[in-house]
Amino acid sequence: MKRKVIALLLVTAMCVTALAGCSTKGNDTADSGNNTEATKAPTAAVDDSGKVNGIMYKEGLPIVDEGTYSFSIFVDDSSATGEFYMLNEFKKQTNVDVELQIYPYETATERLNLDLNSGDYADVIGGWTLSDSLILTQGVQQGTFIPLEDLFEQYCPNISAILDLPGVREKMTAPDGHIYTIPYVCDDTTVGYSPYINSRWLQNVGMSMPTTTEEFEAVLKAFKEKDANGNGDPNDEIPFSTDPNNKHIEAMAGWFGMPINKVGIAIKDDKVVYGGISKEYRQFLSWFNSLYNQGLIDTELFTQDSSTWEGKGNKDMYGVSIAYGSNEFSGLVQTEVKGEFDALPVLNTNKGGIWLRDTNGFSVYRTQAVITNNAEHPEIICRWFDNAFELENGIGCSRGPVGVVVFKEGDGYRAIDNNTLAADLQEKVSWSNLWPQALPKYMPSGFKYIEDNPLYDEKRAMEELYEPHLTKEIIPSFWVSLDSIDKYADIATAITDYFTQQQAMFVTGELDVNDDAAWNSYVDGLNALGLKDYLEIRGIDTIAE
Ligand SMILES: [Ca+2]
Repeated sequence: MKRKVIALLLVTAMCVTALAGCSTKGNDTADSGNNTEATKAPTAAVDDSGKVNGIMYKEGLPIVDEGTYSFSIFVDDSSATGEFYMLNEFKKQTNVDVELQIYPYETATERLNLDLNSGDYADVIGGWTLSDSLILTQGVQQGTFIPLEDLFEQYCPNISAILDLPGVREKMTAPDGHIYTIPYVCDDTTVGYSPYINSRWLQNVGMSMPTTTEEFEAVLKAFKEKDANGNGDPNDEIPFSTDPNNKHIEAMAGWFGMPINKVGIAIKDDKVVYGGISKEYRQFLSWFNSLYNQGLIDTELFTQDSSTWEGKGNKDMYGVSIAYGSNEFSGLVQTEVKGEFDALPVLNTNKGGIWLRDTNGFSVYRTQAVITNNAEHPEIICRWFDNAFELENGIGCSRGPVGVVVFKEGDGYRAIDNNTLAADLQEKVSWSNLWPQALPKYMPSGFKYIEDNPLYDEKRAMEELYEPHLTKEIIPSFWVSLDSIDKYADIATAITDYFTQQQAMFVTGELDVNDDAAWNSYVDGLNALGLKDYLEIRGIDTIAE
């Protein structure tokens, strides 16, 4: 699941792991502590100055002497300033200089491909642009990304402890037996993207929360026909939109009984199936196309970028949008009390409406940061990340720096209300300015933690509302076998692109979803691109009809 999480979702962003028996190193950030793993790890060569390879201190801080080492990180991030509080802290702790190469998510993938093709790529590549396919092609096959497991074992007690959590090492290990990425392990939301509806608009048009697709359609019509936002202009309402980078409109096929992900994979009767040519998906497309024809859907759904989406949302023009959180498009500041948006319930639950469960509440992200063969001294980079995973540094990246926003209290920590800080400091320690949030970070469980003013947790409310109507199973992550890598990389991209492109054409009416010839031609197209091989490689043996 590729997500772009944004700044205001502080509570869910905490990402606290809840695994029993998960322990980390001590609370003292100034010292990486005694490496209990060291006895069984290969001994690294330490010279007379106490350094490994003449440059790196094997343990403790700093990691190197001032001015002796720097590395670059490519990452997608929409930071306005490019300044990150914790990166400055880590410079002070480690003496390691970091050069950030930041690109917005929209352009990062293209830029990364250019960089990789030219050979002029960063020492570390991180963020949501990496994928399993890239790990396999650039790591396993080409050696552009380097294996890290030996470095972890020798120098990284915190990362090693994370890898030893139940199931983590096996998920992180590529089919050739190597680990190519820095782990990003965290508590996660059960549902990433879902529709949020403006309850003030509902009230303004005198309607209650819809529970079926018929009622939902009636609400969207009222949003369009009336002055739902109450600004005196009855024509500036856009009833329905979605996050341009994470549209997830096919998820709504779940309301018709086929909970589907963005490449057409679905869970049906607790089993992983292909749902991209199912009658339920077609029924959804037909319904959604009729909404589109009635002018109930954002006409820029398939063309706008996120700033346009946010701009319209900020102007109170959206009644409903699919998003990770409503603040992303509403621009409304999160407070202790519920805002005007509510999670739209799962619709049609009286007749099989169901929503796809994305996670079981815990995720192992294995494509968030690789080290490339351009990096000199990758051992220093590994130790730098390991230091970032120290408890207080993890708190700093996730919630705010200890001693500024979070304070040690007894045997735990207390986070104060950011609003009590001076305005310029508030900005500096706001979530998006703490750390490039697409990069791995780590917060263990098992320590006491209190928020002075906990913000209203919209995601938690959504999860509780959705839980009875979620699929029991999730679509599992998988590795392609070594001999299928090339074939899979080609087919997967073609099929995903085709699925997405045809979906847009059916929604906008460029192709008539109700016409059997058009539908059959779509199905033929998928088959011609190798749908059967694609599913076979993924171990999926059922195509839902
Ligand atoms: Ca209006």
